[in-house]
Formats: sequence, C-alpha cells, structure tokens
Amino acid sequence: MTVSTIEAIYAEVLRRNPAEKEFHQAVREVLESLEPVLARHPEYTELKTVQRICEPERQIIFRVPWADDRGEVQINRGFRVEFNSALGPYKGGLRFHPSVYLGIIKFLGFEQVFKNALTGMPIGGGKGGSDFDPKGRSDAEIMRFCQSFMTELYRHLGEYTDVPAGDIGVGGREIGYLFGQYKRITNRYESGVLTGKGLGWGGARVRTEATGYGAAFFAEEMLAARGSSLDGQTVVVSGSGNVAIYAIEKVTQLGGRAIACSDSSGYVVDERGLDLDLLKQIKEVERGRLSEYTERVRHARHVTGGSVWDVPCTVAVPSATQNELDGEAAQTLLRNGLVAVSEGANMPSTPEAVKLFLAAGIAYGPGKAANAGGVATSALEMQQNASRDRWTFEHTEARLRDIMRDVHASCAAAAEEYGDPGNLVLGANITGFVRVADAMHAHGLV
Ligand code: NDP
Ligand code: 2IT
Repeated sequence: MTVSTIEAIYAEVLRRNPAEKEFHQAVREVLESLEPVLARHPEYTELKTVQRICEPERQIIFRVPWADDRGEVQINRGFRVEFNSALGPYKGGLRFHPSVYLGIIKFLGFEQVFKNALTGMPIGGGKGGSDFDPKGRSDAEIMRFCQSFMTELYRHLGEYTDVPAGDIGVGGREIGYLFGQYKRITNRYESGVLTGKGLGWGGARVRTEATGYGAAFFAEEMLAARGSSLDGQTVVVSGSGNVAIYAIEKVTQLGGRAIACSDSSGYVVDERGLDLDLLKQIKEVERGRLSEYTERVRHARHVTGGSVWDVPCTVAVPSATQNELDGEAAQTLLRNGLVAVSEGANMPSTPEAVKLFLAAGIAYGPGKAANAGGVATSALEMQQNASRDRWTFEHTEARLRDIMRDVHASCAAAAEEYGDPGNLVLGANITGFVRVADAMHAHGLV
C-alpha cells in the first residue's frame, strides 16, 4: 500500500519536473526512506504531506546582465528556489558554476530542507545561484556580476524571509559584494540577510571553517559509535575548496593523516600529509590551481585527470560536487580498506555507491547530516547578528561540536527506531522529514 503510494508520488515528481535528473535523484533517495514512517503515520498520506514537501513554495528565475572588462555584454541566468519555510526563513547557499540549471538548484534546495531540520536550528530550506563561471574572471568582473545578481534578488530576501550564503564559487569575497549591493539598494544595515560575512562586518567566527570541521566531527562521531576514532586513519578528501581545506585541517587536528585532495583537473598525493598552509596559500590567497602544489613540494605527486578515490585510504571525505563518487570508485575504496565516509559535499555519492557502502556495513554519513555544520554555523551567525553580539572562536566551535554530535545522535536513534541500526541515510531522511512535516501540519494546509 505505502510502496505503491511512494511510487505514485515519485512518478508525479518526474512528470512535473521533466529533465531535472539531480532533483529526481535527491527526491528518490528521500522517498525510499519514508515507507516505514508513512506506515506508522497515516496522516502524512491523508494530508499529502510528502507531495507538498516535494513542491517548492516559490521558484524565482531571473536575467543577470553585466559587462565584462572588455565592455562586452554578458547575460547569465539567476535562480533562487525557496523550498520550505516551515521551520524558519529560507536558508541555503548560492552556487556560481557553469553547470547550474534549475534541476541542480532544486536538488540542493530539497536536500537543504532536511539538512536544516536536522541541525535543530530555526531555519527553512532554499538554494540559489547562477550559471555564471567565475574561473578566469577579474575581481572587477566578479563584483559587477554580484551587483547585478543582487539588484534583482534583493526584493526576495530579508532576515525573516530568505537568507543566502556561499556554496561552490561563492565565498567571502562574493558575499561582500552581494551584501554591499543589498545595503545600497535597501538603505538598511541588515546583517542577518546573508551569512558567511567578513569578520569585520558582521561575520561569525568559525563559519569559514564550519562545513569542513563539521564533516570531520561527524566522522569522529560515526567512528566513536563503532569504538574507533579518526586517530591514525588515512584520509582522502576530494575537492580543494572551502569545505575540503577545513575538513583536512580538522581531520589532521584529530589525529588523521590527510594524504590527498583534488580539483576538477586532477589530484595531489602527499604521503607525508598535506601541507595545509601551502594549500591555503595556493587556493585562498593566490586563487591558483592545485597542480601548483607539486611545484613547491617535490616529494608530492600530481595526477592529471583520474580519480582521487584510487588513492588507498581508510576514511573518505568527498567535498567537491554531486555524483563525484560512483559505484566503481566505491568498490575500489572498499577493496582498499575503507571504514568511513563523511560527505562534505551535497550528494557526492551516486545511488549505486551509497548501496555499496550500506551493504558493506561501513560508517556512511550522508551529506545532509555530515555537512550540516556549515548551515548550522550560519544559523549561529544569524543569532549573533540578531542580538548584536560576537562570540569567541572557542565558544562557537563548541556549539558546532555539540550540534554535530546531536545530528549524529538523532540520525542514529531514528535508524534504530525504524529497524535498521547504523543506517544513517534512513535516520537522516526520517528525522528531517518528521520535523518538517509536523511543523507543516501545525500550520494548517500550507
Ligand atoms: P568551492 O568553490 O570552495 O570548492 C569547490 C571544489 O570542488 C573545488 O576544488 C572545485 O574544483 C571542485 N569542483 C567543483 N565542481 C566540480 C566538478 N564538477 N568536478 C570536479 N571538481 C569540482 O566550494 P565549497 O567547498 O564551498 O563546496 C564544495 C561542496 O560542498 C559542494 O557540493 C557544496 O554544495 C558543499 N557544501 C558547501 C558548504 C559551504 O558552507 N560552503 C556547506 C555544505 C555543503 P575546481 O576549482 O577545479 O572547480
Ligand atoms: O549546502 C549548504 O549547506 C551550504 N552551502 C551552506 C548554506 C548556508 O546557508 O550556510
């Protein structure tokens, strides 16, 4: 009965959202977890709660015109999908990458709804971005693009309405330009309208580090539940952006040895442990390519193309992008002695890879739980902005640590309650869904 209900819901999602394959994938994964919940709670079926959760509350698509440094007119497309506001204002990042289209923003927004619920903070879910490619663009071009993007988006934002932050291609610099334009247009110093701000103008300590640190804390929690820890583990992290760099930092502080990371051109292996200061210098200061690492560290090797998952490790922290770890990579990792995966990225493992990890019984932390530390710390930034306060690094990091512990405990408890102990995919999807669904019911037919 419930299986056929779920299949019918999925068929309708496919029909209503044609050609949005990442969105279909994200919905499918959540729906596959919900059967035992629907069996216990007939009201979710009667009130069509699942169908309502699969339909965004609002979708905004807009033109972003701007002039490049040669004076040539460029036109990009901007998106903001305001998915669900049952638990708080829409909250979620902005992604600037040429691959962006509605299907990617909707998958990210859908994931965000459940992730944000898992944090226990008062935030709804949304996501936005553009097909703008920041690679090779000057600082002035980035600024003009951000100003044009915000000139349209500002009317949909507000600290009680919708609060964007960063994601791929959007970091502190972009948030600065976006905030400056919002402030000019509205004539309001509304700090809580964006998170990931600079520390000198309303930003929160630990937000930059939070997603990567959180993914490392989540790995530590999963391993602790199995009587182990990160101490002495060999770790491979994909990507070399914001999430990857701070995952490497925290994993190292917790006793792991991070030996490889990647970008879209290839990967670097440094068996002595990655030199974090050098990585930060190349990626954050010089905005260079990862291949430059081996020019400065002679004993390291760079592999052009290929898969970073070929590097033997016991813990994997995928922190680049969706579907970057497929079934073949999962098999290689398992053969090489993998014990844990903590997803820093959103939906980095393909459905086939997830099935292999679960079947192998290793510790597998899905992105909506393992990378929730970023948005949770954004909520802490909003809290500081609202109270015009400023917390220390130690206090904020302790809050993040507690939140990640709590996310893990909630997911583990739900997995146990619904009959599949250790299955954190099931635990995360059920916990997130029930929190959002119950709030929606309290609000009437919304
Ligand atoms: P960054 O832009 O800082 O870094 C992205 C990294 O991933 C770069 O190394 C980039 O390589 C690589 N990458 C991006 N796209 C691809 C691709 N199509 N193929 C191969 N490599 C790719 O982004 P973040 O670190 O912020 O984000 C990384 C992931 O973490 C994303 O999935 C994001 O959604 C997720 N995330 C981010 C959070 C945050 O707070 N920032 C919070 C939670 C999740 P290159 O430079 O060559 O493009
Ligand atoms: O995917 C994510 O959780 C983010 N990119 C961070 C969102 C946020 O609002 O901090």
